[in-house]
Amino acid sequence: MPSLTRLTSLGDELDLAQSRFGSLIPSDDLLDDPLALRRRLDEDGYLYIPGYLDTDLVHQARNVLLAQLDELGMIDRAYPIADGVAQQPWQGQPCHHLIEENAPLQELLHQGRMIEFYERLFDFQVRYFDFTWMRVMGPGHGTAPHVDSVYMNRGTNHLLTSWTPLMEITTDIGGLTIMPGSHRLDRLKKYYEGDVDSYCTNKPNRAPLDVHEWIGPLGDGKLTQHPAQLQSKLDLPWLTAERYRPGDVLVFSIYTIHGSLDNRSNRIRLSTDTRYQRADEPADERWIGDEPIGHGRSARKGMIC
Ligand SMILES: O=C(O)CCC(=O)C(=O)O
Repeated sequence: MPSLTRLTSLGDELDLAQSRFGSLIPSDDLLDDPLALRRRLDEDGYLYIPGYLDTDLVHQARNVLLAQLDELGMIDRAYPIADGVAQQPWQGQPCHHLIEENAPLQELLHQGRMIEFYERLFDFQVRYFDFTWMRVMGPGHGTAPHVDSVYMNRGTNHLLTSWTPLMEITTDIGGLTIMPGSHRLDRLKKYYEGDVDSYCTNKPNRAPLDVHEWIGPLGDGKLTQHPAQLQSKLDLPWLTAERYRPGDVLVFSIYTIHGSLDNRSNRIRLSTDTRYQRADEPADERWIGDEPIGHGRSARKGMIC
């Protein structure tokens, strides 16, 4: 990405050298070849499919969401609501439940092209997690590097995530970043197998997620607060898209390290992340059902460490 001179994640300036930073490789050319898609997913840990989803549906879903956010007082009315400019001072609030009143978003994520994609990839009937992570990211820091497994590995480990932009997301608004090949790092095996809701019954003072020493135990599932250090420590690049567009979808495994860029604009970044798996494999009980329990007290699980 030769036009970029400075990018940050969690305030950390990323190393943009060619070996440490780059563009996601699109896989839209492989859509009719599930075997090739599976091979690429195994190899890189992600599949970037630009323009795959129904863009009309994305626009409808975004319009409903913007109206909801306006009602919650999160949008600055000095600008057109369609621009989604953040009310200042920005006060983020949990928005995951908003999908319940957003029919186009439900259709986008739970029917049609999204499900067809996974049915072809798994060559089997698909189930999705009932919980949808709605990202309503105002100006400020992006998401710290992590893998999804530490939050949702009580079912199959063949679980996949769709990260779905609901608007055009340029690097100043803060799109998702992926570390290709990170899902195969043996040195992080202990971290990958962690569970943020577990605790040691025999060692009450030990952090539930006792990650590998050189990164240090954080306990909240985040791998580090320094995304730039991770580039050199793991000797892997961060990849992103210079411009995510409505209709794009980015799929990745539960062991693929990802995070996001800071939002340095005045607008709210809108995207979702949702999870899909083969319908016949076990599903993590925290994220399914009419009222998923999520993290917290009722999800705690004791173990001998
Ligand atoms: O959108 C973001 O900032 C983070 C998304 C994420 O962590 C995920 O898709 O698992």
